[in-house]
Amino acid sequence: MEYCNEKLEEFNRFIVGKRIAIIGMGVSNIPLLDYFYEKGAKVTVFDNREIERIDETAIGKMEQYHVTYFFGENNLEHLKGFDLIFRSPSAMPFMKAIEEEVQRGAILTSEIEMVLKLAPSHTIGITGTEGKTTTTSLISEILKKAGYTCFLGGNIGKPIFTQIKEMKPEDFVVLEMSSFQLMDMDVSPEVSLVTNIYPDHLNVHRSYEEYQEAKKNIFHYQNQEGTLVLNHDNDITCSFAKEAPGKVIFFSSKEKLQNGYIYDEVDETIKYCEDGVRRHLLHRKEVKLRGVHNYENICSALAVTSKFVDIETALTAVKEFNGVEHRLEFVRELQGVKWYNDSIGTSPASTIAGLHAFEENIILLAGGSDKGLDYKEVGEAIAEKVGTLILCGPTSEKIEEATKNALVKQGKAMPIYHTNQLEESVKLAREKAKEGDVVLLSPASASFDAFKNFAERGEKFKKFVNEL
Ligand code: UMA
Repeated sequence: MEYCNEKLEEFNRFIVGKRIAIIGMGVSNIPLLDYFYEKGAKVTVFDNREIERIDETAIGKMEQYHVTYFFGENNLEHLKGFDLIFRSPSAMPFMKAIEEEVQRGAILTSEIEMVLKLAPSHTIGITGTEGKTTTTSLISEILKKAGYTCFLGGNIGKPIFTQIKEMKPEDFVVLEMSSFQLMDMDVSPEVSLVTNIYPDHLNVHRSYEEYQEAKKNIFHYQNQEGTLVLNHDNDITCSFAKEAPGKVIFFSSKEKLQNGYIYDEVDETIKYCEDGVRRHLLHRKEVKLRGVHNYENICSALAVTSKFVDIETALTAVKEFNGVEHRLEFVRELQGVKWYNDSIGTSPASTIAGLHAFEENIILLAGGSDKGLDYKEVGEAIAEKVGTLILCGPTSEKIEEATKNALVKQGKAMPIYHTNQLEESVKLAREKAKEGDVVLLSPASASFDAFKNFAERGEKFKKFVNEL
């Protein structure tokens, strides 16, 4: 018999003729326009940007569906008399107009909250300051390897509300969740992970405490059946354990836990610990991801999926995982040389992090359009970690100068080359690389000098590398 999602059916009946406010016409909310039009709800759109800056497709739909809209600075003056409000992640629930409308009787929710409330499937939520996207993607790959159908969504950039109708009880919903999305939620996923917490987004949150409290909603509404995976090395996430309603699983790269998943830096392996007995799972050389932060991500993904996937299948998925596209993404190995795409390295800070992920001799491809940033520190990291530097694009001179200054300080020398195009850089890297080397594209610069965005630059790089 066809599966019927009763909760979704009930919601669909509830919204017929209801007055729905959509605050923010961005990635999360654009798909709601079709959905609510089809279901016969009366939609009003609000956005603090002027109409010229709103997505053209969204404007087209609003006109086609005769949606009322209010744009610009004072848009929320018209937020009155609604049954249901869908807010965008960055539209803060504590804004006066929203608070007043909720007090009057409107229900405040969001695309991602309704996914958690209406999906009939297993739900997994991932939050934290760093490592969310990689871990979310890895968890989804592990589940897929075990044969499950997986709906990947949330802060990773994929709204999935309109896919709820395809979800079945045996499927999985895997959501990357930001503090903005979590802050007023009153529902938690079945299995939750907090990777770590450091100060972030303090320009939007009213305090660091508010940011931490928001993150806690990822487990606050779990019941005893829920599972919470926490980073034991981070004081804040570690302290969440005492508030968890269900089971807690820790991971660590610093301590040999009695129970949980650890990365042991001594023998460079990932291990599972049960009552002090440690079982070797993986050596770091068996995985394509690099850097201790990524071994922590693997530990947490194994912990999250342990309830549903046997360990051998999970380890196979981990070994095959190439990372998130354009983020220290493994491209291929050619005659003993490993090629990595870190096109997302659009700033000196991200390139520094990328360089620290490798111990091999690095041939670095860098340079791109100039965002007016300071290259001193990346110059120092290049001088320390890189064997050969190949530069291309407007920031080449600045990177070269910073690197040369650092080389003088460190008493070292390094060959530095300049090319006119990425393809030329790739060919030159092939010539210079020796067995055991790593060739890394991590430009420390934006891509707009020669590409539409960092994704296009990464695609082109992979194409040139695969053509070698
Ligand atoms: N808007 C208002 N009023 C407000 C705030 C915003 O009208 O008070 C409008 C904006 O002008 C914009 C629209 O709302 O036109 C959408 O804004 P939005 O960015 O809040 O929402 P989305 O476009 O749906 O994108 C959001 C996330 N954005 C933010 O959290 C800022 C995306 O994460 C996410 O991928 C997407 O939902 C799908 O879930 C981005 C991000 O930077 C990539 N996230 C932060 C991070 O990862 O650090 C949290």
